[in-house]
Amino acid sequence: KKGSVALMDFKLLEKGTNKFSENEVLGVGGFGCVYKAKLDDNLYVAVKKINAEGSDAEREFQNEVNLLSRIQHPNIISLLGYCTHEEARLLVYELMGNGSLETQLHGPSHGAALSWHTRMKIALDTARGLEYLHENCNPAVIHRDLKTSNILLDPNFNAKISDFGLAVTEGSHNKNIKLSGTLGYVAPEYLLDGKLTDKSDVYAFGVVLLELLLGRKPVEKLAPSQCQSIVTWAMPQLTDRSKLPNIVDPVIKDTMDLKHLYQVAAVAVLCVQPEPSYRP
Ligand code: ACK
Repeated sequence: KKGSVALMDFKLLEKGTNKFSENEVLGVGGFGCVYKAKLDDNLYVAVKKINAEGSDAEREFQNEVNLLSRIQHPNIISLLGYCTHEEARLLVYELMGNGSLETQLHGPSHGAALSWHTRMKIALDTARGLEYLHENCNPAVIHRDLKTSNILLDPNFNAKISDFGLAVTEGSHNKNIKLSGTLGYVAPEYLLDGKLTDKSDVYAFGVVLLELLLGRKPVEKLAPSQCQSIVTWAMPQLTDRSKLPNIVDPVIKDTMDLKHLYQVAAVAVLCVQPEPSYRP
């Protein structure tokens, strides 16, 4: 039924994906796999299968179902159904035939399918989706993880914002909730002070715009050696020196680990001060 999110039968999804066959994999994310599934003669969908080990995955699954079931907009991904079966947590979405903006820009085609007109349209679609989340939802929804891999494209390159696992409603967020997001897209005031507002999404949208324009990521993943020099350079600028011993190791071990504010504070200094000409 249009506009409602159905509790779906596991057997149906298992059959539709050929028992979650590797051949049906559309892509892989940090949470697990996304499969193409055939539910009816003519109904193809995308099924996200979350590895529900640990409470984070479970929480993100619940969050996505709760938020997306009350959201409907042409530039927000439609959640058609969900399913819980033993350890498996499944989310069923409309199929977006052109995959993510990230893969279109940085995958094998290197953005070849994306004319300037199409890029403008993708930017506008994303802005409309974001505006809807901020202005038309009550309470407003802050996505917290807007990035090119979470912008999906249909066969006509209409863009839709996806992945609401980390999204929060305005007012419900407090500083005790762990810092979430993706290095390079996280707004400086959130990264450094934990101050989260809808403007944090606007910062991330700025980074997406730059990526559309430049055809590359304004801030790349950092190699451990780069990281070491940044940490050395950034240390004098950190305010809370008592936390310094905690900073160095985790940052070098895994630059993408945003689990704790101080683990990333050093990298953040670079992240929020990229080369001046690329500054969002
Ligand atoms: O860039 P991709 O091909 O597009 O690889 C990623 C991967 O799964 C992990 O997110 C793809 N993906 C996610 N949701 C959908 C969807 N609704 N339709 C089509 N592909 C999807 C995404």
